[in-house]
Amino acid sequence: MNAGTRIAGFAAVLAVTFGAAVAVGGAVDVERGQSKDSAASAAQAKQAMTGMAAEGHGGTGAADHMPRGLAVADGKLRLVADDTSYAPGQTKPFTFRIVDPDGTTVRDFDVEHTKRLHLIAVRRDLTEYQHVHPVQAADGSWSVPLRFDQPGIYRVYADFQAHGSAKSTLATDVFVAGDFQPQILPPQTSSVSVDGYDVALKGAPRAGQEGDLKFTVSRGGRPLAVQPYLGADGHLVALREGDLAYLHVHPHETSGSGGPITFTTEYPSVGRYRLFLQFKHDNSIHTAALTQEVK
Ligand SMILES: [Cu+2]
Repeated sequence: MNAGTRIAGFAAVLAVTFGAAVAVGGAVDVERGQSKDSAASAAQAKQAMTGMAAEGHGGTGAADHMPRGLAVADGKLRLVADDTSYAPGQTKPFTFRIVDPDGTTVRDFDVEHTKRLHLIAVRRDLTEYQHVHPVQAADGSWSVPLRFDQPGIYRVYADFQAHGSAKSTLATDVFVAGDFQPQILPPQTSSVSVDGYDVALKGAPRAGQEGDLKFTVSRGGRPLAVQPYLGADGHLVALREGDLAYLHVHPHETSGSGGPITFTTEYPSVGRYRLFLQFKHDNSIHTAALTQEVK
């Protein structure tokens, strides 16, 4: 199978997935429109939508617990990217806007983790993680140079809070032409080595329950005090295997003491998740990735 056929096949899968999401969304609207058995209908609808791109749908607040990053629009806001095709190794600006339902560019964003917008890119096999901070132009558009070294389809997430709105993570796919060699997701582990550091994870929150993830960074067997990064000890993104749902993870305040880098999260479902921890030491940012299986 050549790359073109593969991408066409993948696009067909995406189209089917999107169609299913629209179908469920439509059913939910119909059910919410009915007055009788509304509680039962809502419960059924919520069950039907579990794990689907439903955040912000209907603006009921229950949507706040739905996974993010599955959709390019959340009912209020939409991510519009200029150009989503790259050649491997090519560096060019990734330019996009966040627009409201009228198509007007949203300009006013709140600061979160010291930045007004965070952009995360990862290939769909959960490799090739990147985390950058686009710059906003006077017209409200955002831009950042991106380079994808390996062919494949990437998920690119914009994580932000438009002023006066709820937090959003909207995402689009980016296509990098070439011979895609997918990687198998590594098995669950509680420690990983990166750039000469050993990173150990403690904590295994169960699905649907809030819990802590504690990372210890050491070198040569000795735990290290990391430098602050984005206003905390580190930055953590957790992505679900299969659909790349994006988990919001709250960092604890900077300890500065060499204690564990701690985050609180709640996994939305059982399954495997890829955790991408970024920490700063010796004035460099390091990214440790490991798989956690959630029961
Ligand atoms: Cu960021």
